Amino acid sequence: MAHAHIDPTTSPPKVEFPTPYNAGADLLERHLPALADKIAYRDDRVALSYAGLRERADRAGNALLALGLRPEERVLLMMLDTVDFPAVFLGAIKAGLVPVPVNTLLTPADYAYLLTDSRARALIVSDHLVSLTGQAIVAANLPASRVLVADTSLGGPVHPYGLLADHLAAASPQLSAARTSPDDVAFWLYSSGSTGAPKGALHLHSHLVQTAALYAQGVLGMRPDDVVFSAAKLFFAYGLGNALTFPLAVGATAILMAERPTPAAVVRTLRTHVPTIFCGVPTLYASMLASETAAPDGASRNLRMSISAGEALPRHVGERWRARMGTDILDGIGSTEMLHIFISNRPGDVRYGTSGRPVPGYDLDLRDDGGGPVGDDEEGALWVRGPTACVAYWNQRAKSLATFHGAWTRTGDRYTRDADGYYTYSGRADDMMKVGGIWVSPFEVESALAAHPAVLEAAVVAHGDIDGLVKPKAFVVLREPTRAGVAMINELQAFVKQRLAPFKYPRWIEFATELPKTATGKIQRYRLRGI
Ligand code: 3UK
Repeated sequence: MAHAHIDPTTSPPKVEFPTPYNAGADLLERHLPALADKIAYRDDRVALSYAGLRERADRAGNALLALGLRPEERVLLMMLDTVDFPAVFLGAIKAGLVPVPVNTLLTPADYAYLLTDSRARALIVSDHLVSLTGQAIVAANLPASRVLVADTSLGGPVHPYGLLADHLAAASPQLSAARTSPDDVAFWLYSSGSTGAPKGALHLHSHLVQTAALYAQGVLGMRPDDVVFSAAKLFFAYGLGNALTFPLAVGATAILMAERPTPAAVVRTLRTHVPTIFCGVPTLYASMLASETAAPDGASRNLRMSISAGEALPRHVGERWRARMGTDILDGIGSTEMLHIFISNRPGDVRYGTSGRPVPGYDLDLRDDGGGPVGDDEEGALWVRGPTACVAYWNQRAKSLATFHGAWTRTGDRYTRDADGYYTYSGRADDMMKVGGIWVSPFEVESALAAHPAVLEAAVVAHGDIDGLVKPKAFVVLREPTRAGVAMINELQAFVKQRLAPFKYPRWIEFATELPKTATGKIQRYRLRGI
């Protein structure tokens, strides 16, 4: 099947898609046979060549079809970062199926929602995460035969499901690509909102290579000799671009790390694989700079750029990283809805404290409350238009209408633009906060706290830590105020960690006798910010 044609000499790089067009086939085959023996992926255990990746993905696509899945049906991926992720993701797309990668840090109740909402007809799950899926598989009425367990060599619990490795071995190594069009839905990514359940963002076959052309080639100048390591995981749109779309689009090599991205694990991976491009979130950069064990020791020998997204990068983090590692950090803002970064700093043109300038190929608009334009240095609501915007949220008409207005997408962010055209983040239009680059809704944390018998009510707001990065802070009214104290703080934090994904727990808890409310009884969170 024909590949997309990218002309990197124009600005923005021009991308032409043939019809039929299949993004899985394109990313797997655009460098074959030229780069057949080149390493596409190194994970903690194996190295996989471009030819090897194509075969493994074809086997994965055939294995999914052999389970009885039909084109356009969804497959939920609950997978750690190993070579099986790109194999299953691209194999599914090549087969005409729709993979739905999800965050691996969630709770059984979250997975039950995601499996049910997506109506996925199969689940591929890393063995470490199998114990979280029981409730979801029952809730979604998924037959056990439609669950395959990946990464079994990582040594997880006993389970009744088939092994992905066995199904790959039994499947044919040749898959002919489904005759999809550039406008067919290729994959979904879930995004959390301030109210209600996560929303599945529908992305098309054309979107993957578009992000590679506009951002990876157009802004970063990613090349075949790059070695890319993204500490941000593949389930996140940011990591998916960094470690899957971009390296495969340009013929580079990507490093995958399955474990949690602690400073020690990330530095170890940097030292072992000496990448040329490193991608992280601000919280990781800050904790690496704070960590004694994270001294570079040659880790940055080949590094030519570092990338940050997910939340605003504090200026001092970029400056200290540069002093220690020898490269700037290029901050850029992207979103699940737009798939990847659409405003960015660029090599040789970094203004710390800003998100940079628009990525060519995207149009930006800052609007005042009446929808009109704002002047230089005036705050407005950020809207974006570009060829990678998701087409809708699955099954959420009202939220789709609120976000997607023709070709324009409302980001929910507030920004200013200076006279030189640089954009500076100034906050959210809603109460959502980014914690380590991942959304946390204050409502969710408040509900978890309110479920504790000692709690009368709670309000949760974003609060800056010593690096200026936000984490949840709770104001709690106890039924018996005399129980306030360190023991109660510890108990409430442990309680929230048990009920929600642990990264959502309130890092600070303050006890109050009452919460500020409107006349109608709504908590006024803004009055608690900055306290
Ligand atoms: C916030 C930022 C300030 C902003 C993402 C790169 O983060 C990504 O996607 P999400 O859907 O969240 C999107 C929201 O996160 N944000 C992201 N980057 C920045 N705020 N400065 C930044 N540099 O509120 C945005 O609306 O989780 C990032 C690539 C792909 C992505 N999906």
